[in-house]
Amino acid sequence: MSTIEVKVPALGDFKDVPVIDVLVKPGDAVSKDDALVTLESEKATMDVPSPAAGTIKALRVKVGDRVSEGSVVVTLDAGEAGAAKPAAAKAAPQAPAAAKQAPSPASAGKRDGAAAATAPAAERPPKRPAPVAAPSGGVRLEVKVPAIGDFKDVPVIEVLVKAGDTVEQDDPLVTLESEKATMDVPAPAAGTVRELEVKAGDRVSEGSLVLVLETAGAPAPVAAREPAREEPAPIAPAAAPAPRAPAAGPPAPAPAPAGRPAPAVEEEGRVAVPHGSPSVRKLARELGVDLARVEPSGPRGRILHEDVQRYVKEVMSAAATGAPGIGLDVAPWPKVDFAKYGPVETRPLSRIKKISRKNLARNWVMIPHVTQHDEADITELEKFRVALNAEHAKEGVKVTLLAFLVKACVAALRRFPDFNASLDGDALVLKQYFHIGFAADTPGGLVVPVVKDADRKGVLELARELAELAQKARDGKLQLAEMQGGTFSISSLGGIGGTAFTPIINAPEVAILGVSRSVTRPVWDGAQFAPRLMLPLSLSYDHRVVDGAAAARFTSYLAALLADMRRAML
Ligand code: CAO
Repeated sequence: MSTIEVKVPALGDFKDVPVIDVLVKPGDAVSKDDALVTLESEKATMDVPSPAAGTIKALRVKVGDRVSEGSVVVTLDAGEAGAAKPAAAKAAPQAPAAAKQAPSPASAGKRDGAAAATAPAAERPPKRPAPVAAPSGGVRLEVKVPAIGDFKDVPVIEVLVKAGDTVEQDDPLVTLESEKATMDVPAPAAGTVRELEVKAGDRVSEGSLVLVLETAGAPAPVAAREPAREEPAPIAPAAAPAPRAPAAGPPAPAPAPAGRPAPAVEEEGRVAVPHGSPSVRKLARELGVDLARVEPSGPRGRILHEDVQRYVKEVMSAAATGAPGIGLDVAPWPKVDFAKYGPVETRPLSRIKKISRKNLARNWVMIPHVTQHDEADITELEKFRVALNAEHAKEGVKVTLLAFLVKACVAALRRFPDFNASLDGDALVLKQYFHIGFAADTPGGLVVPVVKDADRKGVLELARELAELAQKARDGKLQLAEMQGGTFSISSLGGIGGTAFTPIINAPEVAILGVSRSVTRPVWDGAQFAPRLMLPLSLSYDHRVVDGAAAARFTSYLAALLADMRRAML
């Protein structure tokens, strides 16, 4: 057994390439050619492969480190005596494809453009496509595969544009994938795609014609295009405006990408593609995972190995708990270049929205929702509430309708325990405590604080606690524990307006009460029309747990309680 220092092989002129994924840990057994770490340059991702079979002794880099040719990434105890030497000797020839091509496709488009200022200084100048006058008056650019090192016959795995598409400078046009690297050929200038010269499955080499682009004029000189860009060089193509096609199809014997399914065409003829290193794509192919369904956690939307593993775990655990599969056979999300139709502004989602969107989407697709609408006559309750507030004005407590709603819901939940439950596989877990969540509208987005043990609290105490929690929510000061443990939720939009809506159930709860604005209207009392204050109720329930008849009984009972809160004491 001998110890090998596994080094970054020849990366062309590239220096300081970031490590975006470390795929092994000390003690791991690896085979020859297993990917050890993933590096990512401007337009290419590459794995550093193991030069021999063995056991990882130590990691010498971590995610975020920058490496260059010769940097040691891991030390490896080679498994078989004698294996190390030839394997190590082979390490350089095994250099990832992208490493060798690094100076070219990775930055071919950038060199002419603003990013040239931040691209590695030692890069060779690009071969700029020769402009030719187009009949329409524009300039025809023949976009060719830039220098890709010694590599020849690299398969085109994705064609990201079609004739007639408009592209921005640096938009990825086609993706090439060698054994160990994926690389994009970027647009050298903004323009319109006129003729596509390759299709998925074709093999290309340096100088192969990819497409003909018609630009409005000759590519502008660097300074004219973006004179003062200061941010660090983008290292991943994920931020590229052109959406890309799913690359991970079913297992395909490499190299035979021609056999892969064509990417699904979306609205506008555009396609969406997840970004992942070749080893991530290989893992996804082996596991049959559609990368388009995997939520990326890597830099700039890059899918990492752990993302694929997490996705598989989620699918497996959903299957184990009897929950419906989350691998819905849905079309990819439509990608539209909105700016084509008018001015736009892009605003990042708030932190709360980033978290809640996933939960809301899961709850909406995984729970068969039905919403039961009803109304409660709260004429007397409102009189009582106003009187109560007058009595307690000095104490600084404002009793809102919400406190009564919590009280009434607890009484209804006692009467209909299935609504205070959670589904667990084939069983229903009935909770004997009453923790009521309420949706609170905050500047950062929707949060759901929970009033614990609401059954043990009076209306005044509930009112005080609701106000405190709502204030904390608006100030962004809620603790996690204050949003956990809910058994049933209320979403009250009554202070804002509306007549009815469909609240989304807050899983793993099985029901949520939506409340809209109360209105005074004439109600027939059997002898005459009388003005009554009517409160709209919208109860969404999980139809796997609750039948429609039970939901109707629940809301009728709730309405009766709100009409006469004395019943809540019974
Ligand atoms: N009908 C008519 N008026 C109502 C009402 C109803 N159903 N509910 C409340 N009101 C009135 C209140 O009486 C109060 O009036 P006054 O100022 O004259 O006293 C006013 O509307 C404002 O009430 P409020 O919002 O301060 O208090 P609340 O207890 O009703 O609600 C809270 C508290 C936190 C629920 C609320 O502020 C809020 O954030 N609501 C939005 C919830 C939400 O976003 N739900 C959607 C989730 S799904 O996307």
